[in-house]
Amino acid sequence: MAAPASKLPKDFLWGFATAAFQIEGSTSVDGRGPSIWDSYSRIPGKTLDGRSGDVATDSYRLWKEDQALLAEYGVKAYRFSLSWSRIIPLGGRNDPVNPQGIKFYSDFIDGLLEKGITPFVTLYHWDLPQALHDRYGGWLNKDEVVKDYTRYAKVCFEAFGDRVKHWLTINEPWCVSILGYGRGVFAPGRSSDRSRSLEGDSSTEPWIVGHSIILAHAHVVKAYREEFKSKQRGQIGITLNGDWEMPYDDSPENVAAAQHALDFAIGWYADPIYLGHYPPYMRTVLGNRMPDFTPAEWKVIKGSSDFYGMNTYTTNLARAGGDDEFQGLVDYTFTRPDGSQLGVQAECAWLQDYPDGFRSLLNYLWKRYKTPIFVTENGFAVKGENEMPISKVIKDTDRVNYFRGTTAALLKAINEDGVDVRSYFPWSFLDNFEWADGYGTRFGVTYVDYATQKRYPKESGKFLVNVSWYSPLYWTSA
Ligand code: GBH
Repeated sequence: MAAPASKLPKDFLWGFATAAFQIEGSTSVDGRGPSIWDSYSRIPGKTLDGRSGDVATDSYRLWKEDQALLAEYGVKAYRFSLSWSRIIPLGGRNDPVNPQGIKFYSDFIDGLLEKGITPFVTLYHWDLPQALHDRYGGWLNKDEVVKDYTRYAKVCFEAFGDRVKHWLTINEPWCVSILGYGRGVFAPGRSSDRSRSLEGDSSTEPWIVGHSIILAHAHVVKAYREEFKSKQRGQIGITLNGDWEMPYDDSPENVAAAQHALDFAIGWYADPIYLGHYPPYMRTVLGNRMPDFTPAEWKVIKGSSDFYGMNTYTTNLARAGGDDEFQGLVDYTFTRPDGSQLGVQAECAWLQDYPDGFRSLLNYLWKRYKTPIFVTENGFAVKGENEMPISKVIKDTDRVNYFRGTTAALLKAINEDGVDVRSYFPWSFLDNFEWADGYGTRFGVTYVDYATQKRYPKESGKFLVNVSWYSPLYWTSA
């Protein structure tokens, strides 16, 4: 088979991704304050295996070993997140900064740079300081949280911005709002479902939280551009989850349904930030439950991202109908009309391997938002991996195939479709704390034996390294 053109932009960044709460552990050392995930994950029944993030992959203590492994893999960049409550234990704008938290991340960044690895830093990956939730309701309180988050971000720019040139404000706001305040399956676990939560209103809170997040993001970008950018010369943007939505069949109602699903999953955040308005369909469905912005707020929001941060895992077949507002009143399935499956099933019910969808999504985002794309997450959890012996786990064929598919799709999107893609960060560097799924679902390209904290590179890790993004040799076999 002919080798697809393997050209990538000269400064294309590739590497692996993680998030603070999923790997660090050491939740009560060196002055760190608790986050909403500390308390939530300790409540019996909230994680599948009953385990919390207290140890995770122990990466707060093992960070030098982790960096040595990243260097061995030969990554060009590493995406990780900062724990807000390590840096400001109580979180608020008048609360003290923790010098030990600053020192930890400062040393960590220096360590990466010494190895020639570019730090790609997320400011917020779901671990809100518990004190802010207790004090005023966290993300539910727009006026307070926007100010506190902006101050936290400024502390980070001041401390690390001389060395960090790639910033992500918020990871996957859809998940924060819908899973945390709608379905109630992520911290802080609020929901109308009283079997899950004593408090919460799933019909209003997710939309309020989303509103706060968009503003918080926009104000942080404004602060960066006004106070730091001219000196630090970095880029800053938001990163959104969103999977490709393919019409179940070509009936007009299912074609419309696919767009409606995209409006709720992606447009909710991307349309305001890149286009300056909400998707009209959201207003139709939600009416006045959808808080609007003032003209002054819109001015801060529109254009508030230097790039599109894209986290994507799968493709859904979208079918009109159903009563799930969080999906835009669209039904998702992986079963095609002829009864066949879209792709290989992962450990998680929501994930099947379908690389064409990855290419379609890149094209859709590029056409609609016309802004460079940084792929900041993409990955696969092999079914049953947690039950396999290590010798078998590390031969993770389904994950290798997944990455073979998405990397080939990525190259085609760049070289054949002309999409401006600037990075690729497979999720994840390590098996880690998979939120409500606990440790039984493994997304790592590196196996972690939680009994010993020993790391074992899987075939997929080696595969991605050997792709190496520079070797045209590899692509001849793709
Ligand atoms: C990412 O989210 C996260 O950024 C990362 O921390 C995580 O470890 C990784 O992916 C793997 O899960 O409506 O309840 O059926 C993934 C995006 C979007 C995937 C919502 C699950 C369906 C949830 N997620 N999706 S539900």
